[in-house]
Amino acid sequence: MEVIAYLWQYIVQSAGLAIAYVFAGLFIYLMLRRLHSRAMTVTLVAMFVAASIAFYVPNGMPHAFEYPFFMRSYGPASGPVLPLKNVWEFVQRFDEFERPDDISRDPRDVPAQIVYAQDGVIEVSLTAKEVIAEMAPGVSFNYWTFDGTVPGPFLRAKVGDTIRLSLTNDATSLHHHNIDLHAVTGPGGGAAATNVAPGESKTITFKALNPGIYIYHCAHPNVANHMAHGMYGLILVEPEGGLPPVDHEFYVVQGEFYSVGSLGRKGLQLFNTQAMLDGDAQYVVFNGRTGALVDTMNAQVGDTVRMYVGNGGVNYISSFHVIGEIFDTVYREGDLVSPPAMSLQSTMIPAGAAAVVEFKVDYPGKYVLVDHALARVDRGAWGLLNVSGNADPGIFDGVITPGGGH
Ligand SMILES: [Cu+2]
Repeated sequence: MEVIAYLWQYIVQSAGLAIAYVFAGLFIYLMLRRLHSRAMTVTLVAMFVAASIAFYVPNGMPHAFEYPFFMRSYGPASGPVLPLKNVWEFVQRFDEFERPDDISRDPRDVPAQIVYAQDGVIEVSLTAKEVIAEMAPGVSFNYWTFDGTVPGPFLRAKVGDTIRLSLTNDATSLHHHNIDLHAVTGPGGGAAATNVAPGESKTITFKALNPGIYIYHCAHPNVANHMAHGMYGLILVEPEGGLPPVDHEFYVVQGEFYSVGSLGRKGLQLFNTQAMLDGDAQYVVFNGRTGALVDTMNAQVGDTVRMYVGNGGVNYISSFHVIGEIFDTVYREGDLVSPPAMSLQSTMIPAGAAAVVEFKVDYPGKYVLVDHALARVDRGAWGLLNVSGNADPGIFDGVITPGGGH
């Protein structure tokens, strides 16, 4: 059963602990039968209790019914723990959660132009939704999302535009959510006015004062916890006059996922708070899951390509690179005001930030998007840009063997 798989790690741990205690107890009993003295009894029992306390006290005693039990943290708001009642509710309402076939957002899902409502304002409605979906074949996660995908929808505006944004928290959610858009000038980037309980909606209006490509994310405490469940996306605020036209625009967001089960462990994965605090992600992926960007990004030789690349974090800086290509222009850290950097191999994308990279594709083949901290590629941080068309031997000539790498 799926719930058992979810709790398996804890069942095994508890069983292990129970076995250890039974055998320790048995050992004491046998010793006492042999030694048969009150002093010995007291000594052995004291040792047993002391060993138990010595094991737990350095972690602090549990201060509430929460998961994990012994977590201490020092942020301004509540730590990355969940009330045990939420864990209980999760198990109880397990069958209510939507189970989308594909958690990833299509990288082509970039609105071609800005859409205004009748009053000239940009209307955006987002729904915070908690779902269960696959990170890899047979490996599922409890994702928290905007609109049921990771990343959430790509939002598009121009500098000076007014945006009316409604955030609804789906009635099936277990947690409160909100939205902090880095494009917003105002309290909490909007988060302070959009805290929504399950079933609730709130609306804010803001003016896009600065051009750029910005991350938006849930900022409900614990923020890192909400983001590490998949609650982020990008909002583009185009500069005056817009960005130059290109043949293809793609939407890619890197993110880390922390599971109790090790990389590739099958079944529903419990969130690993300690791993998140340690910055030890099991999965690092583009667009929410492993293998999300394999066959959706296509171009022809001669096309110009623009990628909006974000990094949801919550711990790593992305060393974004496309193998076999050179970025003609890079809007570093999403700066659409300064002249872009030119002719770069890679660009750094801080956690909770974004960049825009552009290049013309000159030669057919499969171009691999990676975080060039390459161990992350094996955790899922890669995608493909498939370029078809005629090969110009003046640009590249050689016999391409399958499996030939970087
Ligand atoms: Cu949230």
